[in-house]
Amino acid sequence: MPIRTLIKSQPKANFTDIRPLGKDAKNMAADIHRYFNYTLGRDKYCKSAHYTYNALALAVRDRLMEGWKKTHYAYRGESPRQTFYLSMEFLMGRTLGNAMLNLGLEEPIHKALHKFGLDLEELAEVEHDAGLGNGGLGRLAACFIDSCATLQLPVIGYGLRYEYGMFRQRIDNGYQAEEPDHWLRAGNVWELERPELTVRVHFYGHTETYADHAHHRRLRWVETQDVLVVPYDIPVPGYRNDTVNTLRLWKTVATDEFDLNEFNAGDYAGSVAGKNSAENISMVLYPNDASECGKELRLRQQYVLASASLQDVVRKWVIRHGHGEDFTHFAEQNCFQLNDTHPSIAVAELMRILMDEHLLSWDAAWKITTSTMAYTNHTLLPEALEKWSVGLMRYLLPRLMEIIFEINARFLAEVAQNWPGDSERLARMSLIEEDGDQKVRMAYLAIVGSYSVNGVAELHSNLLKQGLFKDFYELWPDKFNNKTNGITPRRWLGGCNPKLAELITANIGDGWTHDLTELKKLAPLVDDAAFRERWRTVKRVNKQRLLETIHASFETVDAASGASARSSSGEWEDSGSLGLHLTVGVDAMFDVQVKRIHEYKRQLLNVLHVIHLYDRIKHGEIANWTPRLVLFGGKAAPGYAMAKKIIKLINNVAHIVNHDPATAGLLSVVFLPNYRVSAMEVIAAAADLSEQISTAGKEASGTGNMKFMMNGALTMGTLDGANIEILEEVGGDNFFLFGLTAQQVEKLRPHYDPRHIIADDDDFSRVMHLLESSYFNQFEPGIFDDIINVIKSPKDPWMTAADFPAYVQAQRHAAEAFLDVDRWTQMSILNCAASGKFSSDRTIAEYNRDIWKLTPVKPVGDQEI
Ligand code: 26Q
Repeated sequence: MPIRTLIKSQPKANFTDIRPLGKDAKNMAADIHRYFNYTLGRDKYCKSAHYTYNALALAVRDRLMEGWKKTHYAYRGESPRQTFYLSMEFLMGRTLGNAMLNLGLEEPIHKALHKFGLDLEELAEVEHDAGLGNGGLGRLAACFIDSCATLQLPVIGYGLRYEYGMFRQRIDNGYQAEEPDHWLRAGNVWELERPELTVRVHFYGHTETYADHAHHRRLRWVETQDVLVVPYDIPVPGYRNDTVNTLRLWKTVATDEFDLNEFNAGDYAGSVAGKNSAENISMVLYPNDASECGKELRLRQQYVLASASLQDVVRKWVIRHGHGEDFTHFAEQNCFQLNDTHPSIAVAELMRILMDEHLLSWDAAWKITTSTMAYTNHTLLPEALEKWSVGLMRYLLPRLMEIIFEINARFLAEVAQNWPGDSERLARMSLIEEDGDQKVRMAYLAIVGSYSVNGVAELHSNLLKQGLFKDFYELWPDKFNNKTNGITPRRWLGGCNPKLAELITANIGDGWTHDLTELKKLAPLVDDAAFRERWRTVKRVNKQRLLETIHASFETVDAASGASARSSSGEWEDSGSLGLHLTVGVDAMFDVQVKRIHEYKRQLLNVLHVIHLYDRIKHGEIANWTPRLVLFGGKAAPGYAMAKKIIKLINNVAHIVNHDPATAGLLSVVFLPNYRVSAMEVIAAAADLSEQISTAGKEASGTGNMKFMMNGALTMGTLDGANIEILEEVGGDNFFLFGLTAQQVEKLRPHYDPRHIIADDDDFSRVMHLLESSYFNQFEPGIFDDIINVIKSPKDPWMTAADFPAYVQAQRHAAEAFLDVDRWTQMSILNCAASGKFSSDRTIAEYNRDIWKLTPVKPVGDQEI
């Protein structure tokens, strides 16, 4: 029970002597000590870093609470217009380091821990990544809420509290193996359960009509099976500004309602077991990042997110505005940003809540819905657009399906009015796909129900207007806009690269922490030899750290499962340590491609280049050689066979290359297992060359490209997604550009003839010969046949062969450039200097200016309980 409700009269105590918690080393040390000894009950004989981490995390969490409360008071008091960011994924990574950075606690904590003989880096490693996302889209949501808090915007993130996050990836005989990620097992100090805010979500049942008190015919959804949904709140601190926003994640639990028939029939266990299905809804994150899966459980997850979040917002509204059901100003005060179509059932759910529960008319409800919803699209792949079978939806969410049919009928009438007699257009634009099994096109539902539709980079937004959503653009040109993605410079510069941040501040001041475009002040320093030397030193230290991380990750794998992995493969038995055998060091070019494994991202093109480098070494073409470490990392969707085969190819090539004495000191290849946010923090700071080599027109934006640039890597990239804007900012002299444009790709497609391209190119023919002669799979005949066939197929959608010759050429230029150490350093500095645009603070300021229109709110309040 809240203390307030226990206090029957005005408190007599004088609370003015309650002071904010001290943030100095002495106070921090005292609190860490107190938590360790008293709250956690450990002593000096406790060797587990887990408890020390928790003591430290609790001490830091306390320092978040004051700002959290003050921010909450400000939102209650001022009732500002608010945005709710609805996302099935928030890929938060670790929280401790970021909280310390944003609160400015790093120095005092370093000192405090020093007193205890503890090392902060080691403690921070104890924290399990919150891997509640697949990749780009989930990490974008995390960067966005960081920027919202930093800009003091009243934005609440709504997501799901998956018990199991993104699977852990093991590499077993070169193949990906998945293990469950039970990230909450050791507890999570960063969340606060809020059982008092539990809401109820309906499923199944059917609808019926009834007459309300005014004798109006109304609909209700009855005989439903319900689940309870409990929110867990996570604090989201802004950068040194006292604002602490909230990320609210929903967990599903069963209701207390047993199946009474079963219960009375004596099947007690059976009736309790029936509750399991409810508890399962938020159990696990779906690990496919680009394909529809059509699974009922996934639809239930999406509906839980949409329904629980909307109910939460509407409940607050009703409490504030009384039960007069006055929703006149609702749309002026509330905005929902849909992170892709995943939460887009919210369009129909808001209609249901307003009409069925608050008795608004269709027209009134539709006006509110279409002036509160805004939709962000993240894909250009038509096959990745979400569609749900009408049959499934009618069964699981009958009321919602009715509403979608009604939205569609009214929408198609509007289209027919604009284009009389154009029945093809009607079929194209219908929310219901009719060929074969009827399906709901979720992207169209999102577009029709929203006042804003945006893409995530200039090219992507333009291609949406010309292709995927052309018909809708013709109908509503003003809805469409672009918001080029960004990343938070707190985590992706200050946090992951403190040495570079320090060097930058020492030279241009700390203005960049509030306005990242100030990094451009670094540009003149390219002529300062001493500065260049310091820049190189930082990169070298970061590269050393990455090498250590790589070694550590292979040692863990070895210890955990190395024996079985080795014995399962005769081929790899000689490798000693699972194939990790690096012969190049910090002086080599660190050439990195880390991202989800997908054919359109073309890790395959990169491996083909590695094979080409190996082939050159084998032919003795090593004059003026640039030593390289080629690093790969990323997860494949468990059901994506081709992506998994590409991982196997990378590992087999790595094994052969690394163990061939001919490559010693010249070329090493690593596939780093279990790529995740915390791994990227080490990798981004250490990379020299960033591989952004997707088939033009396929990568909506990319955000890894921005992380590398901000940390001084050069991009090897195609004209795709945000690469184009990176190139625009940094200039062609500081970027390795290659490959067809999106337009050229589509123009070439009908005549694409990879066999000719291979035959006409000596390097390419040699690479294909190695592959086809089973050079990398001597004891595993045929395993790469499907890969070889795709490369040679005129129907290869990703047209890998088309860009190979240009890629090799661009890689040669990069290798030559790397040998000119000073010139390379200058380019590295210029990349960082030009990365200001890619701060998510800029992106969020644009969302706010064009879509949300929120006013920043300063935290207020006192120290009362
Ligand atoms: C859909 C249905 C069922 C199960 C899973 C999904 C699903 C889940 C995740 C579909 C897609 C995703 C993730 C997509 C994603 O990460 N897209 C990336 O978004 C980034 C942020 O805008 C862009 O930078 C990338 O270009 C884009 O690929």
